Amino acid sequence: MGRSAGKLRALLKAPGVLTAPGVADGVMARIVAREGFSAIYMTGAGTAATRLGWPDVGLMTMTEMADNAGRIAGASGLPTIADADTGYGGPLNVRRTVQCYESAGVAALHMEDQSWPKRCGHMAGKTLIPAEDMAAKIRAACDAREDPDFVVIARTDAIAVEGFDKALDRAKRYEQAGADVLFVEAPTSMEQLEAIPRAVSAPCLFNMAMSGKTPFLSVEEIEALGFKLAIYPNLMLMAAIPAATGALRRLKSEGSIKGMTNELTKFTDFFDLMGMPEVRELEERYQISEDAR
Ligand code: PYR
Repeated sequence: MGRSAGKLRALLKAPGVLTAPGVADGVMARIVAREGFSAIYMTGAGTAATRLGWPDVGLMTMTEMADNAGRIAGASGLPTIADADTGYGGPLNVRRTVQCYESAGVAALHMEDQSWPKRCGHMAGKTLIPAEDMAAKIRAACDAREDPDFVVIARTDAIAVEGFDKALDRAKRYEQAGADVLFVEAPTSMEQLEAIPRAVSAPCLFNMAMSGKTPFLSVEEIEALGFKLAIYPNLMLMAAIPAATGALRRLKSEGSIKGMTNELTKFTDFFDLMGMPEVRELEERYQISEDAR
């Protein structure tokens, strides 16, 4: 996990678009690492859903989010980009948020210009704080990082509230305030998607939301538009829900799980995924006597 922010910076400088699948727990984090992705994203919407069973409407606290982000960084071993909602208050709260995320082992956070309680970027009913207040929060975030490589991502939710031109103005202002990466949330057309990376010099983040306001694009298309980082916040969660629902329905209708065992992950494969080979190696290396147990 050490130097993960430096690794993320290097990945963002490499050619191509960096694809970061979104997760909210250690199981999904292990799958992303096993499947060979170089970076991972902690989704706030997925974290609220899996931790609380509630939607992304500002119910998670800063320490709950930082804790979850740190667990994902630890389980995956990958540079972790984490949702930090609005930064959880004014500039002083933002300072503490950056310190907590950084010490949890996170490589980057994104912070948005919504007022609190926030809402998922693809939901109706968002409201914004003034752009100058958000710029002060970005400056506070940049000053608070201990590792200069820690990546501060500024997100604007202005498209749905003030319109696209104002959203671009805000993105430019946040770049001037020191943001390393810009995230213009919920663009609704190809015209908007083409304009975003052209409007700023800093790298831009593309959010491939499931059933949101943004058109579905391939990784090649995202790269061709000039985005540098693509997140897929809830792809895995949305794939897991129908699979889990189907298994439960079969249990109910068939009265047994026997008929589906071939489709389920085997117990040994599950523990291998969770790092059992490493556990065995460590137990071998640090053997202790029966008396010490
Ligand atoms: C989320 O996944 O919660 C985002 O904000 C993108």
